[in-house]
Amino acid sequence: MYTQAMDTMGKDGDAPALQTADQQALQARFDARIDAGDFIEAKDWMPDHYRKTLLRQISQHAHSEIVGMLPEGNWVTRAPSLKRKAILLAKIQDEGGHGLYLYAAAETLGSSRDQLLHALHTGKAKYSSIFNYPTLTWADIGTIGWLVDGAAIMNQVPICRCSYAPYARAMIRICREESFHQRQGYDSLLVMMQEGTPEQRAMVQDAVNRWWWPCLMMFGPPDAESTHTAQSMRWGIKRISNDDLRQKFVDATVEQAKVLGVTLPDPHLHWNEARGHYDFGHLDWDEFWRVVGGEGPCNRERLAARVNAWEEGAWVREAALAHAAKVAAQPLAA
Ligand code: FAQ
Repeated sequence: MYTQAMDTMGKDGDAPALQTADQQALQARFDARIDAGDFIEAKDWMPDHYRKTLLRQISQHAHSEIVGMLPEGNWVTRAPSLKRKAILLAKIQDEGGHGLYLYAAAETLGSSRDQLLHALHTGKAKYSSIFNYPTLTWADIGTIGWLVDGAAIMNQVPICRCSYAPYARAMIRICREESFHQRQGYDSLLVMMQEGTPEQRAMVQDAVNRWWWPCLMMFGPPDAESTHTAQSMRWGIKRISNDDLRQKFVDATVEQAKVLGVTLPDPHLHWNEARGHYDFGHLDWDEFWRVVGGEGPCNRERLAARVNAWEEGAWVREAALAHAAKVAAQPLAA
């Protein structure tokens, strides 16, 4: 239900078989379009591997947006003022909207939303590691805006030029909204750091200490260990590699931390004149893979919340279907 999927699959779910000569011609035309920097639309021929790679990345991205609503939703009833509550509610609603644009983009590749959500609920599909960490204090909410949304923007702006047009189009709007999210988080922390009590400043520092390293892991494994980067960059799905994006994020964030008055929890962080970048310490990749593998602090809680929302929302889906059937059965007005 609610699907915008097009009938692009063969009967058994695989791409329809093609004659070798036809396939070669289609492949050559596709490669030439990618090389020329053209956008690929949903109805255009594309290699099966390109389709699957996009479906994997876009659906994981969509799942991240809706799972990402949960750590922040935890603080709606405890926001310190009406203004902060209204901002937080708007942000969480935006994340839900991002999920919807992205599910719609993924559906154009031939999977229904039900299939995509089934993969999430059964643990077959991934979502971003970052959302498996808890939000312990109000300062975590500002820190998510500043660092998590900041990392998300760094990663997502290049996707506005992704070779698959429906994904690129969705990302343009998402990035505009993420930019507001990042600023509201930074503003919330700035108020606590500049006008707050010593306890509030300590709370901000503690939140930054806990979120810094997981945020650097959001960009994915080092390039040398990244399964998909090389091929995805050849196809113009990814424009900048995991390590290069991570470096860009560190370089931008160090300056913001100085203005904020917080210390980033890395004794190895220092400006390297020769490289023209900040050097930084080693990430704990064992922790990353543990979290990705389901053993993070909140993995079970997050998945259970999504499954519960799906089950409790069954009556809404049934009512919407019944209403749609009723409307379809009505004679057209003269
Ligand atoms: N978490 O070969 P690569 C947000 C997996 S949205 C979990 O490098 P790829 C907004 C990867 O899937 C945040 N798994 O993979 C918001 C692969 O496994 P697979 C999400 C990860 O795809 C803010 C394996 O490791 N953003 O924050 C992670 O080329 C605040 C090997 O990795 C996007 O999804 C990870 N962090 O590069 C919402 C952006 N990293 O599938 C609420 C779009 C890697 O083979 C509140 N996605 N893996 O089983 C991308 O740019 C890419 O997919 C990467 C990973 C860069 C995430």
